[in-house]
Amino acid sequence: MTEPAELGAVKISSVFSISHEKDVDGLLSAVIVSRYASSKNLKYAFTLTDYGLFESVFPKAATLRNSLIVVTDLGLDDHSIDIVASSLGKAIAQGCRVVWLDHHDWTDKAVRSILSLGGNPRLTVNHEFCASEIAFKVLMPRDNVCAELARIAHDTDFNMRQIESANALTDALSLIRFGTVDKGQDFTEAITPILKSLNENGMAGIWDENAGRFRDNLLNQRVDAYRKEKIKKMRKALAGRSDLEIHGCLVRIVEIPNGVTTTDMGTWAADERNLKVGDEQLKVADLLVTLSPNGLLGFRRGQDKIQCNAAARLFKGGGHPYAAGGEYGMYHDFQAACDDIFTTLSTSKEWISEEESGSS
Ligand SMILES: [Mn+2]
Repeated sequence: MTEPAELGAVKISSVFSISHEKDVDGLLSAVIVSRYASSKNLKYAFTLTDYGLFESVFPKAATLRNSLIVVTDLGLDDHSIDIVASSLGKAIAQGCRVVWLDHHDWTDKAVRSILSLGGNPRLTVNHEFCASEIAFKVLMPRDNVCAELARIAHDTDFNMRQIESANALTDALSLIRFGTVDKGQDFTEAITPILKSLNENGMAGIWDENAGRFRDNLLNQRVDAYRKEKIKKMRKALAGRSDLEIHGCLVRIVEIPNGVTTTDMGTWAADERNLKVGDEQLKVADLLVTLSPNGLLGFRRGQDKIQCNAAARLFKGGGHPYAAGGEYGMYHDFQAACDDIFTTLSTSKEWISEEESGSS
């Protein structure tokens, strides 16, 4: 990665940031872009979005003039290329500049569609970092606050779970997002006060490190309640588990309810202290599979020889060795679905490697 994005000869008066709404990495990427705008005395506006919603977001960019448009933590699927390229093309013709920073998989076609836009667009795709780290390195490499935000995003995006405030922010974002979905509110609007505090003071703006809590009492209370509720749901999911030993590995399938993510469940169920069911002390599963009500599968591992991505491939999915996702399809009978999943896993040994690889 090279020097900060230069604005070049283009006369830029504002920054428009488009980032991923789903997670901490998306939010903190947007915050880093906002600090870049502040450092250049440029006006800043942002919108957070998700895959499948590009059609309602990118056309907004087509109305901008003399703006630096920074897209972060979003890949470009082939079927979104047309709407994205035509919107950004219009913006560029109106004096805008495009910078796109990401860490997802891109097809050659998608890469070409951005690089051929004219106006010297910048596209950086790097799988080794999360999007916030890329934004930090490209836009604000000497800013300590952005360095901290990038560390926090890395901790959540790579599921390290070592920074307390990063875990708390992950939960806060989830509960705010579930809340806006329930009430039909706009997530970007709901998250704006948090983004502003992060922009001004970094994590210290929202998080009291000494007390280990959010500064906003109401938010802190909501996160506590959300966590308790989540643990209750995860206990229940664990109680209804289906376990089977396959190729010498303990495979555990749990049905996860709405409001609990595979990452939540995977992290929680990897700690033996959480695995007391009645009088029984369960072992941590070698492979944990989550099945959600809409038929999606999540894969997490309890030991490094398990290749979650190889397991996911048996179910039209993929991902990383330590975390992956796939699809089972709609089901009515959980136990019947489990038997089916167990059968599919027994047909292959590819998800168990003799050598350990990757990080857990
Ligand atoms: Mn990300």
